[in-house]
Amino acid sequence: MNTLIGIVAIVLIFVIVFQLAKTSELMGILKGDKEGDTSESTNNTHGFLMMFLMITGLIAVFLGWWLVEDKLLQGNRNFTPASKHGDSINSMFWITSIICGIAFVITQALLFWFSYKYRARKGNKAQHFSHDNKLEIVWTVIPAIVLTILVARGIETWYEITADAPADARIVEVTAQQFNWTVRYPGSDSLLGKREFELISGENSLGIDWNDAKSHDDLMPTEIVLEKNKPVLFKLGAKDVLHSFYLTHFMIKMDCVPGIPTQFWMTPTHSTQEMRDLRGNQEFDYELACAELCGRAHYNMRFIVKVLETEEYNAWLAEQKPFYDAIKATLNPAPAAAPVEGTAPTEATDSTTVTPAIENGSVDTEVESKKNVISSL
Ligand SMILES: [Cu+2]
Repeated sequence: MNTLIGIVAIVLIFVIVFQLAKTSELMGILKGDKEGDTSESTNNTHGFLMMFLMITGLIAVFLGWWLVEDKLLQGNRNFTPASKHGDSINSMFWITSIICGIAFVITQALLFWFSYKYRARKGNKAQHFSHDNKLEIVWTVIPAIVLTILVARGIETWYEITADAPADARIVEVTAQQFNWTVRYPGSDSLLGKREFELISGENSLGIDWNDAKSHDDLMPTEIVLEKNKPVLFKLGAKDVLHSFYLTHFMIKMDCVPGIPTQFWMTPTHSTQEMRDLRGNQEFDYELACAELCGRAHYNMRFIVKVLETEEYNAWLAEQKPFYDAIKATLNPAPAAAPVEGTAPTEATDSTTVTPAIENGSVDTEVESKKNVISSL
């Protein structure tokens, strides 16, 4: 109901403004102006309205930002990014915003001031000149220099955040699907076990090849836990549609694309507890959000991320049990406990080289039926 009243009020305001303009035009005609001419008083009114619009508009822009600043991450002067990359991006954001903000105020002020100062008045004659080399040089060279600085800074930051991860970076694999994230950490061998989409089933949502011994010590926690000041390489993927891995407080975002692995690395610089103290909120948690509208329950893809000090992280890691231990009893027959030198299964390069993980059972049947479908195409 309130929306309807609001719409009606806006329409009525437009009608009133239109009628006022029409009345003023008719009064001008009665005073002897030719139809189509604009009277000087109308020009004066428009000139002053231009100035009024400029002042209220600029105040509204800055007041609007100031009023919501506390609710913003980017654009909040008190925001402390939680990663090294975040620091670079945040400083680039502020430099770009300040330079563009200054240019915005100058150009808008000139635009509205000229409309006011050079409004049509009796005796005022417009001066016409076709060309001015000095002006051309000034308004071409200055923006070119400023934009070159901004682009160079942007490219530098882009190369910094997309560079190869340090050799000692921890690996965290995150797979998106409607509507959750599945996380996998390598075990003590620092290697993730092989995956094959044909092995995906109700019990094996990632399609992990349990025949590959590298998968036997992999961890699958229900949260992302990171070590402070330790680089981490996220290996990303998606099982169904496009998702976007967005670590808001670390200022990192990367799409998760079905069939195309993506990755990025970063170094967390503030533990969860440090950020809680910094923000004065002991309930605070870092979170992972999906930044791609991926379906109706897209909002459910909120996931807790914890950053711990080294000792706390090591203690957490020691508590984690390999996922394989929990499910190996359900595999029939159990895959080999350890690879034998020279006879380990080779890496699958395409679906035809896959060695089914399970010789008998439902997964095997499912794999075979998928292969039959593929070969019949
Ligand atoms: Cu999503």
